[in-house]
Amino acid sequence: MDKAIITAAITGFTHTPSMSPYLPITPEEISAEAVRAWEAGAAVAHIHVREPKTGKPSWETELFREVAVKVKSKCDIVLCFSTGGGKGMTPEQRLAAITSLKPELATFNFGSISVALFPILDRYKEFKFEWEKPFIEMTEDLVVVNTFKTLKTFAQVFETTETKPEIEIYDVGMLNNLAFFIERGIVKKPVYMQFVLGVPGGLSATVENLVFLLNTAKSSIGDFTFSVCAAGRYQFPMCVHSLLCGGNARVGLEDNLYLQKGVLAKSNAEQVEKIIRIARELGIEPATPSEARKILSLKGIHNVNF
Ligand code: KMH
Ligand code: ZN
Repeated sequence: MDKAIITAAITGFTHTPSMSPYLPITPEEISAEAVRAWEAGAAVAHIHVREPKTGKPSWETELFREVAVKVKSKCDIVLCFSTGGGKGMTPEQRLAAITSLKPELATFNFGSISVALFPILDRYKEFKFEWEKPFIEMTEDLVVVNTFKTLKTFAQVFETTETKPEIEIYDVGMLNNLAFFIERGIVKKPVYMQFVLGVPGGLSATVENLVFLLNTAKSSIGDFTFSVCAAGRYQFPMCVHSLLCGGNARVGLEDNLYLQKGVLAKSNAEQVEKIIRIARELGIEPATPSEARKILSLKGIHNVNF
């Protein structure tokens, strides 16, 4: 493949403000980071939002709207909203921003997953905000629940809003879930999958596991477009493996706070520039947002509700 969609996952919900002074918090910071990532060559910005004053992860539709309006006023990057949700949120609460803002793209986590961040506490002892430590400790008992009923609810909302699902695959069982929903016509092909590797609770970030996922997907789903993201130090190696396998790549401070060992990334743009430098060495150009829209069959920037 000579074009790759580069996604920047701007801020996420797993890292907390004390882990990096460069982690975007307010709608202003998140949208500015998305525009900088676009300037650096990203075609998609994956958006989470946070409470502006404390940086605590939020799922407030109005914060998503504020970010989306600001970014759209500056550039044509594709926005991919998160629907991951926080502990105890209902599917409807997790889908609220999709239902209301009808983005072109949004995440669709295709199975229940433990998001066990608490081991990171071994490395961080001091925190600026009261909520940070308990939030990370809580993840020892956090499962993001996606039952088959939840998956059906999500699929129905995505169809209604004409939002393309970016299907998040953390483990091979989720590919079986997806094949089940495709067979029943509840999820339509062609599908776009994000293979999420190296997250405690999911498959570890190895090339063997990537090939395992690709081979399983080829036999159980057939044709598909895929991207890869990986946590921490595995981010760049796994993105490169993805490019070499004909896939796309997701970087960003959601998945990794560093640009290289021991050096904090000062922005998402720095990571975007790095993966594009490597891609170009491999003869791969970054897709533009409009090329990404064609590759992913998105509904277009004017068919959203923001
Ligand atoms: N946080 C990543 C490991 C979502 O936002 O819905 C996966 C993700 C899913 O980005
Ligand atoms: Zn996310």
